[in-house]
Amino acid sequence: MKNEDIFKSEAENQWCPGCPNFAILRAWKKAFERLGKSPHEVCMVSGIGQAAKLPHYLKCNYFNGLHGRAMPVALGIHAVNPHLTTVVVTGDGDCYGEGGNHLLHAFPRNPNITVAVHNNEIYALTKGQASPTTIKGETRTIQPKGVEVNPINMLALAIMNDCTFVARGYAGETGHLTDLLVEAVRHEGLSYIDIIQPCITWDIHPVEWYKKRVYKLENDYDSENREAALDKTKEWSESIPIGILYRTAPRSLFAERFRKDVTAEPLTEIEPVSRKTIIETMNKYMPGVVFS
Ligand SMILES: Cc1ncc(C[n+]2csc(CCOP(=O)(O)OP(=O)(O)O)c2C)c(N)n1
Ligand code: SF4
Ligand SMILES: [Mg+2]
Repeated sequence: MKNEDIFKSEAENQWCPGCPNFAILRAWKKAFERLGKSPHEVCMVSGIGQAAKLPHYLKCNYFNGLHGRAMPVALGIHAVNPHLTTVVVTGDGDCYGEGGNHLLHAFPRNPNITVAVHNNEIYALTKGQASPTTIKGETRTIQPKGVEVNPINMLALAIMNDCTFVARGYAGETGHLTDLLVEAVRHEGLSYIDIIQPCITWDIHPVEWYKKRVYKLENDYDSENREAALDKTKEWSESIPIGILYRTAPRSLFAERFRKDVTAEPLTEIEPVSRKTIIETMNKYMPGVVFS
């Protein structure tokens, strides 16, 4: 059996026929095949939205949590078992809106997880409201006069906050996206990919709009150049670069710092603490109260 098939889930798919989310799902299966991963080695974490349904359609460990709260759950899973390949799959509304604070604070902490954000510039599941990535002036179902503010530039915020792997992919370039996902999972530290995922039902921009603008970063593009990377994050309305915008040397990891006095192994595999040790600790830290 091909590794791609090992990840096949029996769940009934709820996406619209033809949604580019299917292409992202295929890219993940191919990426895991290339990485030689088995379902038990992977844990996907998501919130709520069309994008956040993706882990249902992969046979692996997954946690489907509250809207916007995938990041803290993923950090917890990763802290307990850093040997799992932990991946957050989320949408622009889920991760940049409701859960934006969690993503922002994860950048400096640098957990060794991958965050893939399906960016369709809309809250698709809840019927087409504007999201934090909607272009200023564009209309949505409850913004009939157009959005009044500029979209958030999360890629720039990631670079500014020392994220060591920042990329943009496009669902219409599945091979290229698979390469990015493989690189992201291999990267040590937080790897963050914004994936352009046109929504074909709410008719935001037709797929042609993206096709005209998306281009791959050239081979001689220097992804270690922070200033150049910041400039690339500003390109959107006329041209949209895809590829690894910024990648720099790995740095101190969340789980290593967090667990340096405990163990490198999954916490579920260490011996439970004895009653005697608990009582000694309580007596040490609560002088005046005697535990026995
Ligand atoms: C606390 C909370 N607030 C709001 C909602 C309603 N809600 C569900 S999904 C969603 C937006 C999802 O947008 P996005 O992450 O971009 O996913 P998409 O459907 O576009 O893939 C909202 C507002 C909710 N489920 N829970
Ligand atoms: S509403 Fe849009 S994003 Fe959601 S499944 Fe349909 S095409 Fe995809
Ligand atoms: Mg969305």
